[in-house]
Amino acid sequence: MGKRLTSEQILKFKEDGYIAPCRAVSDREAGEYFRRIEAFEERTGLPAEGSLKIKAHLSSPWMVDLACNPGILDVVEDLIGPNILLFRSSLFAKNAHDPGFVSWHQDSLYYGQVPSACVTAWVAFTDSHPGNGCLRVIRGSHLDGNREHEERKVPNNLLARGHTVIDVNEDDAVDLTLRPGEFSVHHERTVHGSMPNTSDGRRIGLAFFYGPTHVSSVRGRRNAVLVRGVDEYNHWDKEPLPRYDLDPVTMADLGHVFKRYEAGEFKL
Ligand SMILES: O=C(O)CCC(=O)C(=O)O
Repeated sequence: MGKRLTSEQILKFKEDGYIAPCRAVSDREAGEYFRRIEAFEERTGLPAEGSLKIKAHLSSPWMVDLACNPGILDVVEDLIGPNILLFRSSLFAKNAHDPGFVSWHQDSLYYGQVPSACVTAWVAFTDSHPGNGCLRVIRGSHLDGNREHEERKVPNNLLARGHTVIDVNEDDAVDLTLRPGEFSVHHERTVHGSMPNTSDGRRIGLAFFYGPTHVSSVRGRRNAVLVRGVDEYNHWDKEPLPRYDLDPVTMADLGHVFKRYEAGEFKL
């Protein structure tokens, strides 16, 4: 038995490579996060989709607070242990009738980290269901190791470089339907993606990428945030965090990491 999950749920995560739904915040709080994303768009004149792709939490302290939410971290702790780092966070926003989709991929492709022990928590700010292009996973695919990805730059792929796992058996695809404030967790090697939004409303979720402190970078020292426990390994530098919304110092960092990502460097 874990802090939040039963032994059966933990075992099922090991077999299936995902768990959903879990509750992070109330429906009302999720609605408040949704409004903050819209406020970000109004203040910056930028669409949230694309602008907050690699380290969204560098834009606002409330995102760092959400990354430290006990409801999320208890579940993550049950899966990866008590000492937890946050490496990245990505906002995925699809407008009403948005053709944007996410090709099948593994998060591990981007990490440059060993061992393969990280998980992604995807927190819904709106309803997320097959009609608006919810997250989909391939059950059990995390057990197949690192898969080959092709760079397919096709229109409307929300992954900037269009990475796509070839030969996915879609018979094993599972739609992760979530209510606002709920989240799913998937293993870094779980193949996942999402379809376009065919509904009349927006679909927004924020993904947090967590790992245990013993994970190290194979691309030199990089930044991370210790969100729970102690870091006895010191493999990561302490990430400078925003002092307030749109802090120019951390917004500049956010711009730099995104440019490096687009240019093909995965040094986050
Ligand atoms: O939100 C989506 O549609 C895709 C999310 C995703 O790829 C991720 O969380 O890693």
